[in-house]
Amino acid sequence: MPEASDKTKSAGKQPAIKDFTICEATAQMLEKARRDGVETAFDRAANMKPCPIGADSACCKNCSMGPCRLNAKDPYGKVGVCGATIDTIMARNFARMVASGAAAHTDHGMSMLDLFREVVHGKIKEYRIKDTRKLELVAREVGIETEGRSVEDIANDLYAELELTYTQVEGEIPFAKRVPKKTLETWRKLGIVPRGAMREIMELMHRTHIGVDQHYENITKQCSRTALADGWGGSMVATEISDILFGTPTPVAVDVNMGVLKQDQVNIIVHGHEPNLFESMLISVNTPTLIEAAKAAGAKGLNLVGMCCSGAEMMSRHGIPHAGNFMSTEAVLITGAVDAMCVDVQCIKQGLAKVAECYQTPLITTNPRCHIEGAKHIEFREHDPQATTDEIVLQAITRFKNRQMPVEIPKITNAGIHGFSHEYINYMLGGTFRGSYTPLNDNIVNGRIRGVAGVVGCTNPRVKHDWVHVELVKELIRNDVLVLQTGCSQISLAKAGMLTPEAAHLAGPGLREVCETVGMPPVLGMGSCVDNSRILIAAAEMVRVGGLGDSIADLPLAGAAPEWMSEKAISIGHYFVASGVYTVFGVTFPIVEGTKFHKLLFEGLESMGIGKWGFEPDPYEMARLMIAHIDKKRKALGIDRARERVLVDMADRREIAAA
Ligand code: NFS
Repeated sequence: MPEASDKTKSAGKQPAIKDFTICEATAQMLEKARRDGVETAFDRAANMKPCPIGADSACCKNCSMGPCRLNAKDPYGKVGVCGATIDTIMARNFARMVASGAAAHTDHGMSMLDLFREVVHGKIKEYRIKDTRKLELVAREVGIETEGRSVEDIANDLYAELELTYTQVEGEIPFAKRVPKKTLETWRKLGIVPRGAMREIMELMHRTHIGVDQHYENITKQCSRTALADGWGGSMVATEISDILFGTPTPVAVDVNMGVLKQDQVNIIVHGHEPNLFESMLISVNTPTLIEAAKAAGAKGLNLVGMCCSGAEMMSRHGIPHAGNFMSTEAVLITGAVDAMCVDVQCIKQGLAKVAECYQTPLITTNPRCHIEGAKHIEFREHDPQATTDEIVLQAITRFKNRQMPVEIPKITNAGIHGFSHEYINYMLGGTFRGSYTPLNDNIVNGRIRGVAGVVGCTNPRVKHDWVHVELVKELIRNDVLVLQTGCSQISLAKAGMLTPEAAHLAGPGLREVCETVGMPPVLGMGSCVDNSRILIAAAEMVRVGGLGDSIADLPLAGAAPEWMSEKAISIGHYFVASGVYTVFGVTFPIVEGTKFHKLLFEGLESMGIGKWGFEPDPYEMARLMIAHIDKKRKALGIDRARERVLVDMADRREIAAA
């Protein structure tokens, strides 16, 4: 076993593991890591102080006259060598985070679209269009005629139309047609309706070059346009095409946490973001010859497990067990039970390579965009997907056969219900024939449900892992706020047992009543981070159904990413803000308070008719801010004093539907 790093050794008194995480399984593995002398991101975070100037985004390294460091305590006391002010510097840094995050989601969406094209053209035979109903629905929404036409023709047209999401030089992206009319009008007035994502990201990068856009308001405008090209563009295409190809999720019971690993089976983890690798792996682990090979090696079978976002997608679509979120990816290797971890793109810590080496687990990169020094690369080729995944399974079997070190799997699993697509919420509330968001809106109007919150995003070792997510969500549901979730946040709450109908007893009386009537959890898991687009579609649907205003900005709705860390999270946050949602981030915020740019993001944007940013690391205070915003919107809608009033009872609706 390699030596512990110098940093760990020289750290002296180590911080208590109970301060790192509330996830019992992760904590057990961190204890084991200490015994084994293995370092993780938790240790590195504890030992590495963040650069204070960078944390405030008060430095610029966009040219070689710098890097220029400004003083956050006296933000207007100094400018960069070129004369750039603190507002220009922070806005440019922020813009580059949006550009990078949006690029990640849109590139992922484009990979899905590439796959779709090849499937439609018959060049890839391993996958096929699974959800033709959704294909027709999406096609109609972007203006494609479906009546009497073949699936192939519709799919061809849909491909051509959705390609515009990326390539269109002029004009509005296709899914702008889904945006509520008044929201879209506001965007048009502000000049932020996106063209193709490639154009928006390119222009944003251009504008942040030295000596181009040097007005924070104008930079922010392009930030909004680019972020919207992600939310209503690249991310939405990723979600919709994945549903069409692999199936639209419906609720499914799934086990989450490290106890899903099996001592006597070949454990294969897929960690990353694009579902195609995982879908192919699902075929491979069900291939009789490979199952036989596993048995011949002494295993009871092949155990496929997900992590992070592709894990969240596969959990929602196929009920594949999930081992944990971003801050558990090193910890899971410490079990010694992982026989292969294969990864594609995004949120793959480079530190995994070292930990995998310590436990003799093959770490396998598969995507040409993501190689890691020290990891093995087996390229995933879409035209022959199983060649890669079969090969990975064989390597995992070999590792199982040669397992040399003791395996220690935390015996913890948490059952929960996942897979609440916006389509399913529609059905759940209204039934097959009366599928509608009307009951949701009715219950918001009558006050049983106070409002809706999207709680999403990463986990981050700068705060106690999972704790901020869990406390925030508990506080929200206690106050009758229905919570929608995606990504790593959803896994935090699943591990806390909150994605079960039984968790309704922790909700306030109004929300509890609705949950108990419908039989749903107070916390609805909608999938991966690109599936935040489902929250946008649900919000648009709430506006369309009526009774809660004319634009997304009118809804009693708030968003949060309490433990965010990635640039993707910033892009998501900004597309929610630009769509009209008050969005609060925890941990830290890369902007100096009291500056003009800060004022614009935290106040000014709202006065333009869209949403605004908020920042608050404390979960209880964060909940208070979100609830205050929801109440403000209720007041503006004139429903703040709404009394209990039974319209059509939820049970009645379900009976009508079932009849
Ligand atoms: Ni989202 Fe998914 Fe997790 Fe954060 Fe990373 S896995 S795309 S970025 S860490 S939620």
